[in-house]
This record gives sequence, C-alpha cells and structure tokens, in this order.
Amino acid sequence: MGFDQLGITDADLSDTSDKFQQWLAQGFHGEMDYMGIHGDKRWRPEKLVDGTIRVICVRINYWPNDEAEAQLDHPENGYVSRYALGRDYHKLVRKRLQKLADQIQAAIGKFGYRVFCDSAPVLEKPLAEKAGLGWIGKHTNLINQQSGSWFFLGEIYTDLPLPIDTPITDEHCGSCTRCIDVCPTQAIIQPFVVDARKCISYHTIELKGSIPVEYRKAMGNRIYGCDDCQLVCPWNKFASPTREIDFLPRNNLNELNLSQSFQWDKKTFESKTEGSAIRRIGHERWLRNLAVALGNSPKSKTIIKALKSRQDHQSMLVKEHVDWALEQHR
Ligand code: B12
Repeated sequence: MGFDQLGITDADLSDTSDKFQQWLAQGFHGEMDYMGIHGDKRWRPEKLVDGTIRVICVRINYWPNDEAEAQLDHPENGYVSRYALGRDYHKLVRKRLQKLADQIQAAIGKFGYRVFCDSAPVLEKPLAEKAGLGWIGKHTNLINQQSGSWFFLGEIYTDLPLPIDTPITDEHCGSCTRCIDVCPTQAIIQPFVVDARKCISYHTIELKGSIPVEYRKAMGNRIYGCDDCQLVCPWNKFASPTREIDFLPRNNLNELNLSQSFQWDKKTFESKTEGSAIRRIGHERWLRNLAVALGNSPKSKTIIKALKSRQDHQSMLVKEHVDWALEQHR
C-alpha cells in the first residue's frame, strides 16, 4: 500500500502524558487550542475509541529528493516545506489505512478500529516510537535510523489483540545539537522541547493573526512551514526519497517566485494549491506570509512594485504585513 514501515504497540502512553501536560501547562501550544481541549483522550487511546488495546503505526516517506537548501538560498523565491509540495497527506494516508483495515476485515471478519493521520487527539510520535518506527529526536520529530525523518505518521486504533513490536528505547542524537543551533527563531528551547509559539512552522501555518514582529526577519523566505531542523540533521543523509508520486512537487511549488505568487488572486491561489495542505491556510494568510518574505528579500523595483500593489488590500492583516515589508526596504 505504499507504506514504508509498519509497527504495532499497546495503548499505554503513561510515560508520555506528564510531559505532554507540562508542555500544555507552559502554554507552548500557543493558539492551537485543539491541543488542549480533548484532555486525557489524547494519552488514553481507549477513551478516544472505545475498546482500543493496540495501535498499528505506519510511516510513509515524503522526501522529494530535490535541492531544498538551494531554495532557501534564493531570496527571490519562497521556501515551502517539503511535506507540503505535493498532495495533502492527511487524506492520502487515511485512505490507505482504511484500505488496510478493509483487507484485515476481509481476512478475519468484523473488528473495532478507527484510522488517523494528524486528524484527531492522537500522540502520533510517542506511539510510533513505542511501535519501533524510530526515536523522537532533539527537534522533536521522529527519526528512523535507516530513513531519516522526512516521513508522515498514521495510525489504526484497534481492539485486536495483535502481537506488539519492540519499542525504540534509545535515542541516537548523542551530543549533536545541529537542529537546536540552526533554528532561526531558537524554538527548540531545550533538547526534545519545541515552544511552538517561536516556531516558524507555527507562525506560517497555524497562527491566524499577525506574525509577531520579532520573528519576521528570521522567517527569511520561508512562506509555508520550516524544515531547517531536519535539513541539518545528519540522519537525513540516509533519507529515503518518497516512492509516492502524489507527494512530488506540483505547480512548481518548490520554486515559487515571490513577487509572482504574491500576485495570485484568491482563485489562482486555490487552483495552484488544490489538493495541497497549503490550501488550508487560505489566501489571506498566504499573502501575509509572502509579504514578510518580500520584506526580507533584497530590494528591487519588482519587489517594491509587488508590495505596493497590495498596499490597499481589504484585509488589515495583509495591509499591516505589507507596510512592515515596505518599511524594511525604506
Ligand atoms: C502540534 C503539531 C505541530 C506544532 C508543534 C510541534 C511540536 N513539536 O509539537 C507545530 C505547528 C510547530 C508543528 C511543526 C511541524 N510539524 Co507537526 N504536528 C503537530 C501534531 C498535530 C501534534 C504534536 C504534539 O503532540 N505536540 C505536543 C508536544 C508536547 O509533543 P512533542 O514536541 O512531540 O514532545 C514530546 C517529546 O518531545 C517529549 N518531551 C517533552 N519534553 C521533554 C523533555 C525531555 C527532557 C525529554 C527527554 C522528552 C520530552 O514528550 C512530549 C510529549 O509527547 C502532530 C500530529 C499528531 N497528532 O501527533 C504533527 C506532526 C508532529 N508534525 C509533523 C511535521 C512533519 C511537522 C513539521 C516538520 C512541518 C514543517 N516542515 O513545517 C514541523 C516540525 C517542527 C518541529 N521541530 O517540531 C509530523 C512529524 C513526522 C515525524 N517524522 O515526526 C506529525 C507527526 C504529523 C504527521 N502525521 O506526520 N507541528
């Protein structure tokens, strides 16, 4: 079915629940209210889906095997996270998991299950670690010794008493701190802890309002998500390129010219990002992010012209970011 690995674990997350709650209590989730509102359903899988005793965890590679760093070094272009260049993974992974559940059902008869991929209060990384798919690295993403970290996670909660796999208990980051050192906004506040409120991925994807001014310069040309902590990770030398054609870049999203894509109207934005996770942020936030990146670009007539064309945009959010960007070029 195109998965790169599968592992099975029990539903006991008691080792993780305290750390998760501490993270929440410190407010590191920012405006992501959905991280807190489900309470213990997140760390008690049987409370989310009655009868759950096992979790089937899968991972699927999305690394497009392209020149990601070259895009970051090209300030007239916008950098889109590698995970978002192709088809939205949420649906693709869930569909595949549903197929897998259908096959199991065809073989053994009816059983209780529910499929997930970043779609519910599920602690995907700790579950995958327990299922033997990798370890949670200092940047907090799951890393696999053979494949690096460029993969998505998905799960099937089930009431089947399946045999379980050996968990990964050792992390292999050692003394390396490359991810911590490279983070443009110092969002990895200590090894294994990300304060989302500082993370460029949070600012460009999750945050609905104004991007705090203190982080705008550090965003550089990153217009959707951020990959820096994974790009420098030595384990990603072993990254396995995706085998999934649907995850490969569409509509040149891996080499977008900033001034040109800032001109997209809502309809163009929606058609260029159709089927991609980028569409979820909507046209207004797209313009917000691009305005910041244009403010960080080397000054040119084209860039000033592009920014000025949006100076009277009906959205206060866009206007404010455009004003900031023009200020950078004054
Ligand atoms: C919220 C969220 C975010 C937030 C917060 C990030 C975060 N670190 O939590 C933001 C918007 C910033 C984000 C960004 C990204 N995300 Co995200 N995100 C999620 C989501 C929805 C929940 C993650 C979560 O539970 N966070 C809560 C915190 C508490 O968990 P944690 O950081 O993992 O911390 C645990 C450990 O570090 C440990 N811990 C905590 N404190 C301490 C202290 C010590 C001393 C120790 C030893 C351990 C420890 O316990 C914690 C609790 O489990 C998941 C999907 C899901 N439902 O799981 C995807 C998910 C984690 N994201 C994913 C991706 C791809 C990304 C990005 C790479 C996207 C991008 N390129 O922009 C970035 C990576 C940024 C980063 N370095 O984390 C993938 C990761 C795949 C993988 N290989 O691991 C997931 C699993 C989605 C998926 N289904 O594939 N994300």
